[in-house]
Amino acid sequence: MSCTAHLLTSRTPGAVAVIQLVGECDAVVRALTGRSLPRPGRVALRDLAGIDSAVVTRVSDDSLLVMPHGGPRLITRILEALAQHGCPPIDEAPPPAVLYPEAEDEFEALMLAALAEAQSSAAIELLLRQPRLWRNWDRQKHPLHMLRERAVILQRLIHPPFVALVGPVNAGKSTLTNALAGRDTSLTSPLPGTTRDYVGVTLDLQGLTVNWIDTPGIGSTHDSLDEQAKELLRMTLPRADLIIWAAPPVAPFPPDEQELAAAGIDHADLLVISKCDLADPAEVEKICRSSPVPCLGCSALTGEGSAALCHAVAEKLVPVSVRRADSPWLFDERLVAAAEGGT
Ligand SMILES: Nc1nc2c(ncn2[C@@H]2O[C@H](COP(=O)(O)OP(=O)(O)OP(=O)(O)O)[C@@H](O)[C@H]2O)c(=O)[nH]1
Ligand SMILES: [Mg+2]
Repeated sequence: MSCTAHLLTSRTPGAVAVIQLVGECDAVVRALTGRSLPRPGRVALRDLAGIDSAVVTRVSDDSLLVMPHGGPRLITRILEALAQHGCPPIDEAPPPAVLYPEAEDEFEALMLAALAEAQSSAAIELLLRQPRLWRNWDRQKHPLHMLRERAVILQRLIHPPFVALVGPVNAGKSTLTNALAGRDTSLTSPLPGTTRDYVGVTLDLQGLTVNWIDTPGIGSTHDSLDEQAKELLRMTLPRADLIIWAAPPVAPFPPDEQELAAAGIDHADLLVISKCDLADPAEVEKICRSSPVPCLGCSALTGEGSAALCHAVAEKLVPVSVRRADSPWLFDERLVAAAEGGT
């Protein structure tokens, strides 16, 4: 059996990547590291051809885990080096039972595969409970169609959803994005029309990882850049799982249809009254009371409302009630076949 490499973790930046080598890989690893392999069950630190240091462990006779740092460029170089030594990367992962020989059964193997891919820390505890829930799946109580509906939402814990922050120019969208990210990812300025391209940043909102997109503001300037910005918005917004409209207290609230249409959207899921430090809290409250969708005041300068915003976004995307439900999570269609095979 030849040796193949499978990247178990995602290609987005992470602390550690996990590459599984399946097959007869001893010679490949020896050539790459210049050292012998650790004994089964042992863990060793090995230099990977000068590219990186990695933790290497043998999980069975024909399965090894190589765990380098998780930078996308490093991963590409390591996969290239493995290919040069006769161990090509395979996109389609081998069956979970081969990938995870230590798993007790198919449910646990599928869970481990999902765990390696999951990008939200909130997924961890939930996934760990799944093998037990699937072994005891009561089809009457939790019919498959219900599990499918719930899975659409919970899948956002594995693949981060897109959140678009939209609103008039100068609303403070980029400042808010930077405040939530805890670093400067977006250019900000008192000049309207500062953001001319959409800026994406990965945010952890109370355990839910999202791809947050700070968009160019709507309005005032009518130059060609504004047209380009609008075109970018038109391309970006259909991908959004959640649209937040942010505008300062002086702006008309809630935004009317025309304003939303100018931004290329037909609705907003959440309203943010930005720069709420500039307004009387009673005024902010009054504006929000008239909102048809969840609404809150936020100040990127004082931090007021940030935690509430994170909570509101997480709740809209993956409600706590859905996370806490006692039904099994259909995170992989193969779970159904495994459950049927086991009965
Ligand atoms: N008082 C106050 N000022 C803010 C706040 N947030 C942003 N600002 C200021 O508002 C101005 C515009 O901020 P930006 O974050 O660039 O606004 P934007 O919505 O990204 O603007 P465009 O990219 O032009 O659409 C800057 O001068 C910020 O310092 C806030 O919470 N309170
Ligand atoms: Mg901006």
